[in-house]
This record gives sequence, C-alpha cells and structure tokens, in this order.
Amino acid sequence: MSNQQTETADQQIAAVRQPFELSDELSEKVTALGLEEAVQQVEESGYGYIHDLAPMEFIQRLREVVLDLPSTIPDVGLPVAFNVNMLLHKHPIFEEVVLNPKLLAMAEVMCGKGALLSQLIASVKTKTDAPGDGKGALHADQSFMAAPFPVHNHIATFCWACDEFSERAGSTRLVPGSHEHRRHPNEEEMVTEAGAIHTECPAGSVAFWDGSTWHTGNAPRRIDGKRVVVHVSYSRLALRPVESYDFLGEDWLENKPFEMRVLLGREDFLNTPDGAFADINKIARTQEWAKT
Ligand SMILES: O=C(O)CCC(=O)C(=O)O
Ligand SMILES: [Fe+2]
Repeated sequence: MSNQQTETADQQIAAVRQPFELSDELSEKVTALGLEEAVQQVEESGYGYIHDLAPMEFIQRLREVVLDLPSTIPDVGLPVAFNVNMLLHKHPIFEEVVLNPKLLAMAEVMCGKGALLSQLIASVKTKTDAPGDGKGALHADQSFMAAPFPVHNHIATFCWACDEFSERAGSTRLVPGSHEHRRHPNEEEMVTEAGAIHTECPAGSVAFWDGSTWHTGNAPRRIDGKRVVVHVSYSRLALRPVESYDFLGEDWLENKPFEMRVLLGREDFLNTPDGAFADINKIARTQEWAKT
C-alpha cells in the first residue's frame, strides 16, 4: 500500500461524521433532488415534508392497490389504523415506492449509506364522530431502542399520503422538536400530547420524521372519504447480528431452551417473515426488553 493509500484508510477509520454533516456526494444528490428544505426541516424540528415524488397518476394507482389488498392485520388496538403489512412482494408498485429516489436519498441522510427497508405497511382511516379513534398513543418509532437514543438517528419513517394530510383528515400528530429529548415520551406526556401539531400536506406528498420524534396516528378523521397512507421505514444497517441463523427452522429449535430462541430473535417482533403484527404480545415484550 502506498503512503497515500494508508493515509486515506487511516482517515476513514478516524472519521467522525456528525448527523446532517453530509458528504459532498450526498449533498449534491440532495440539491439535485430539491430536498434541501426537507433536510433542514428534519434537522431542526425532527420532521419534514417531501413533495413531487411521483406523478399523481402513480399516487392514484398506489391508493387503489392499497384499497384492493385484503386486510391482513387484526384490529387489536394498534397505534394506527394499519390494515395490511409485508407489502413489498404483494404488488410491483411497492418496489417503486421503496426505491423512490427522494425517499432513498432522505433515508441515506437520516440512516446512512446501506440503510435497510425496515417496514412497509399501509393504513386506511375512515370518518368517525367519536372523540378519538383510540388507535394508540404518542410514541417514537425507535420504540425498540434504549434511551437515551444515540446521536445518530436509527430509523426514518415516511408516510406517503395518498389523501391530503390535515387536522380534519386525521393526519399524523407530532411534537416538533421532541427528537431532542432523545427518549420515549413518559406516561404523562403520552396523555397530554403537549405541543402536538397536525402534519399538513397535499395528497401525493410525504410527511416524514426522525426515529426519536414523538408522534401518534390517533387523530380522528372528521371528513368523508378515506385516508390512505403507505408507511415506509428504513433503518441503519447496523441493527443486525453478523451471522444469520434464520435458516434454522422450528424443527432445529425443538427441545432447545427458551434462551436459544431469544438469542436467535425468535421471541421478539423484529425481522419476522410475517411482520410486526403476527404476534401482538411480542411487540410489548420487545419494547420492554429494549429499554433494559
Ligand atoms: O398513521 C399515522 O398517522 C402515523 C402512524 C405511525 O405511527 C407511523 O407511521 O409511524
Ligand atoms: Fe410511528
């Protein structure tokens, strides 16, 4: 190795990049895609908006595809009106969703290069006269991470609004600046939702947030029609073990201690072939374990 090469390698090992200190390459991408304002929004307030991701024809098609999918998620009091998950292979349009250049660039800004698809899920919300729709509480999407959260964000969630986002339409409510607490909201904060605002954007745009931003999908819809949303989240690549034993089936695990199942991730809700909602008890357990 020449001296010059050694120096470069050393510099890379020692490199410390603070959140939102973008490489020249990523910075150029952000500019080319017109994402500067969205990057500034999420850095300052923990959330932002992305517009003009695809032609309206694509949004209408996406909405129809979601509405045509059979519901796979039981109504068990989830944080939102999620009705179908594990979407990637269910229709080719979802490949275009997760590969959308603006989403990928923002995922890199927020979760680094090599970010992974974490969850791809849809929700459909309808009008109600009830005070709230009871679908859950204020939370940070890094709900399976211990607080204080690391300086670098680990999850980015993008809600692709196929219908407008407004208070009357039952858009996501969130607390601007709450990402700076670097922790989950406590019980009182979950009740008062102090400082929460409704996200607002036209149909076709994306509202997105940092994994530590407090938000809730519990706002009731007060107008006719449906609120159809595709929720895409990406995570930093590091949230994975080095070796994958996913190929070992239940037959191998038979008669093995519970601790072995835990070590292989079979007793938490992450990285499962049926998605997070296959076993609702595992969500609470994972969140509990993650805080220890
Ligand atoms: O449905 C919503 O408004 C927000 C749901 C939510 O919590 C999420 O997508 O992370
Ligand atoms: Fe969420």
